[in-house]
Amino acid sequence: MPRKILLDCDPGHDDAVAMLLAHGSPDIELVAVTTVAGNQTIEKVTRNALAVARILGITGVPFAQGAGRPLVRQVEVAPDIHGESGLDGPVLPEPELELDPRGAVRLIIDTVMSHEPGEITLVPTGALTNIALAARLEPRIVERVRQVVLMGGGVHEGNWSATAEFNILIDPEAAHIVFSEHWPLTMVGLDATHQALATAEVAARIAAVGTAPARFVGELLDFFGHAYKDAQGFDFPPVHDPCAVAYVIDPTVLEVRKAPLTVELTGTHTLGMTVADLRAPAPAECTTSVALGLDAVKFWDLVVDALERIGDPA
Ligand SMILES: [Ca+2]
Repeated sequence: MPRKILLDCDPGHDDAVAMLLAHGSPDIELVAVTTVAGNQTIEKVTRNALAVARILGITGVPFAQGAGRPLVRQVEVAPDIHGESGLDGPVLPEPELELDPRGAVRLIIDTVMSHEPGEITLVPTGALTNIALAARLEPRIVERVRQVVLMGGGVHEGNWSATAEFNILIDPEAAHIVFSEHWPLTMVGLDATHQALATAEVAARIAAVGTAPARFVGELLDFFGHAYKDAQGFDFPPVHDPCAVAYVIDPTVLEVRKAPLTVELTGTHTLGMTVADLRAPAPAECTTSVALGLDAVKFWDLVVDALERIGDPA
């Protein structure tokens, strides 16, 4: 049986690849997509999500718009990495799908509560604002969710500050709520995702698929690569978000360790840092795990396989 996931995202180049992996993998059933402000404003990332759905041929899946700003702080977007549109590079088609009028937070709650306990996996690949709001509004989702597999944070690395990763840093209070709930949670952070590099060899494999979605991904990665080179000095761009989806498909893609996790909310130089206690085996009651490494070969095999299965949507 394919794993049912709800993708909460802010497309975003790597979010688009996460969407394609979730849609194309035979081991995943994408049951809903929700958006959150982050890489760009909520209007832009929502429009991008709908445009990506059209390119990939995603139909029959509800899409809903979520929080336009973090719980406490002002919106902080990332045009240096994702451009003015949030998805610069390819020409985007006009969206075809209508947004679900319930909005993201209600859609998250309804999706979890209308499925059996342990059926829905939440995969957040943006700020955790919507997930935190949903957990507060309907606390019963916490015991019903199979697990939360989120892209964010890092143990030994930061990217938006010396110690913090973007998704966590832009809404650390929301991250604190999500990390503190007693659901099984796996943090797929920079220690793993900085190994998911779209190298020249990866780009060639994607180009060889030869479909319209493959050309779209190629154009995305081309822009993303230049942005990462200019902004952060990477030779090849790290494609963070699909690493979380890949872990749901095949847990052996990541090297994961159980560890207590907390989010720094008061540090002068460490706001938004994710603190993993790796000193000893985690206590029995610990429900959080952290990814410390990635099998990049396995990871890109999954992405290319998904792209091949999607083919050329009509
Ligand atoms: Ca993202």
